[in-house]
Amino acid sequence: NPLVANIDITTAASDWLWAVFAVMGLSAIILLVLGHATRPIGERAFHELAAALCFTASIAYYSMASDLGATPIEVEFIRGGTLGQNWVDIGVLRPTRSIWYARYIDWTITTPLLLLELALTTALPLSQIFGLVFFDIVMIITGLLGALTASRYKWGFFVFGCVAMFWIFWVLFFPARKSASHLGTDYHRAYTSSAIVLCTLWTVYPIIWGVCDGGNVITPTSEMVAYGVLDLLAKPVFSFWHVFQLSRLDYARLGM
Ligand code: RET
Repeated sequence: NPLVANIDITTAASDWLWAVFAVMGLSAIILLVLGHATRPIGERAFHELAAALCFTASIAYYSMASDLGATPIEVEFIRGGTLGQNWVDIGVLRPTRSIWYARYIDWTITTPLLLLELALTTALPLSQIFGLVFFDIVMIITGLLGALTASRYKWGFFVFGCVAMFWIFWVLFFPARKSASHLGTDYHRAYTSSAIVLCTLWTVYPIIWGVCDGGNVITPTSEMVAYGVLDLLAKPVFSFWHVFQLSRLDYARLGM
């Protein structure tokens, strides 16, 4: 019953997840080949970071497409709904929802790599790069803890995660952008556009969380579509676009 349990994905959703799996894997290979073809050995870090995060995502999608890496959690969602002809309070029925924790394991690895893709083009001091990675991990792990929490305390975790995300955005827009401007206007321009794209895409994640793992408003199948589109934009599309931005820059100024 969809009112009391949001557990399974449809076969169409599984097909979609296999497609995302394939695109992620293929992107990883293409990024590696592109790095080898266009940059000498000491200048392939950005292609390799991008390939590593696409490869990691392809494993997460292998897991979700196979309907693995999820666990059912009781959700506290007190709302009435129709069951047949009758209006019932599904709050008393303790509805259940699958939480795909595999995606949080993916994000724990891949979001720091995405931030490194950006931060390493700014000559930001190591202490601030460390801070970015630290708060990024705080953001993802609080999201996971919140998703696995049945009670309303989940929203407390969510707030911690959002605070961490806004701290990251602040570092990206102020200290990191200033640092990039010291490398030259070409670096500053490439960095600023990449940072705007990254922050815009990342802002959508907590919104989806709110209607899936948080509020249990949309079905697991819709969740797979929403996160899938977003992951494709935030990982391969962002990475290809970012290495293209960098292709016109002279890495000597980064000391690589
Ligand atoms: C959560 C919930 C807790 C609050 C916040 C979140 C943000 C998650 C983000 C994830 C980004 C993932 C990416 C994946 C790559 O494909 C954990 C959903 C703020 C920003 C970029």
